[in-house]
Amino acid sequence: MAARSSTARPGVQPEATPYVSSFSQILRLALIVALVSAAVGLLMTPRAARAAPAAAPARSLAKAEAVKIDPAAFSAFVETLWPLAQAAGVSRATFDGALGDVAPVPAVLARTRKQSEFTSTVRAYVGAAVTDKRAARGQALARVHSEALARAERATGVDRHTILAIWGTETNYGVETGGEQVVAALATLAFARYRGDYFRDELIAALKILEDGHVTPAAMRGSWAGAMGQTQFMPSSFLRHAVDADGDGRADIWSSPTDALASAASFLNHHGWIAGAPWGYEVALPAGFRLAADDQERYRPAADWAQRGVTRADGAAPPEGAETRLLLPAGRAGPAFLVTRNFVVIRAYNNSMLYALAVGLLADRLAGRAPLVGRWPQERAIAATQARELQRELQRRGYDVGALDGKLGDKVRAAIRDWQARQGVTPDGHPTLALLEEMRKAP
Ligand SMILES: [Ca+2]
Repeated sequence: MAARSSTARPGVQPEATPYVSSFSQILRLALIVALVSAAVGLLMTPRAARAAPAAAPARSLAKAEAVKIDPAAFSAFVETLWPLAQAAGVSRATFDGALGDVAPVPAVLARTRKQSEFTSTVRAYVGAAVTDKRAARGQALARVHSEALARAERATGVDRHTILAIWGTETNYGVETGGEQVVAALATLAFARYRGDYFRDELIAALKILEDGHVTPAAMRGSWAGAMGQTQFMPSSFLRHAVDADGDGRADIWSSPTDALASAASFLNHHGWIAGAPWGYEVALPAGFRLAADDQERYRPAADWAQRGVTRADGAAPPEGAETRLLLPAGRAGPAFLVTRNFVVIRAYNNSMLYALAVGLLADRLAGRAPLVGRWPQERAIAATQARELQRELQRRGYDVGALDGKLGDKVRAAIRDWQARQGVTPDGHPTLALLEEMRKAP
């Protein structure tokens, strides 16, 4: 989702998994939530799953057998939203038009409890996201939408390949946009207070979009978590970044590719895209390269890397200007990259290193650049239980790894690098089963 966390929609969802914080909340959820797993499997697209906010902890939600929501309680909750909507400039007619007949969607709540069993390896993630087919389709669409892309480039400084790569990665170029009624989905999540007030506020933003006439309630479709249209913008991101590029008076990210492309570019521009700089590029590290613990955190001028013997993998001269840091997505054994701050801008769209890497690599393919020189290592996927154990091992050693949610994000990688450096091994920060084994044995 634009504004969502890795978990995130563009700029949207926070990275940390929100925990149900109080016993009464747990009780409430347990009451309103019971299971519909079969239905869920049918209703949820893979895309929606990927767009999902971090799943709620299973422990809080018991193994109920069917999701049930009391219609009267739901209606009463919806009415409590009116003062907030009114304060946001929403008319009563728009409010009633959107929410008058809205029914809760139990499957949406069931989604919040689905957690993947394994963390994805880089090889698997990139392999699924950056395919020959997707590259070919993107190149064909680049020709179809060349004028719209040229305008978006001029308006924002974001290159067409990155814009297309976001579109392709988010929704397979507008094909997989999610079929949920956004208002109903958001109202359901808000009612359950999933992530506190986050979804309530997104619902109010959705009402504002309806008030402004960009789309009808029926056409306002998206993922189960409210990521909308071809750009998968959360409503709050829409209000900040959506653009009417085809001049019909509506920013229509649902059915106008021209608006969607301009809106994605606008999002990246607003988050600090450096015009003319790449997201990054593959590099070759010289034999005997001594990896420092901060090499993947500190941006350095190209000259510093050159001095340490780092060269572009394709032999070309490194781009001038933008400072870069090292990125080792699969550790020292896999391909190495130097990335600019544009890599972080892509993560504003979806706060996942793998997501940003996939967008960058797809953009390269769309630009006709050579495939990677390095090979991703064959690795076993880490189970969620093992990932949580790794987090606990790090926490036990005094590291702040955030919530023990089985997500191996930036904090975990930084902690691993520090621990590796203290052990005198190459600090690449890459979580592996071998590393977990080491940590179990070490004091
Ligand atoms: Ca338009």
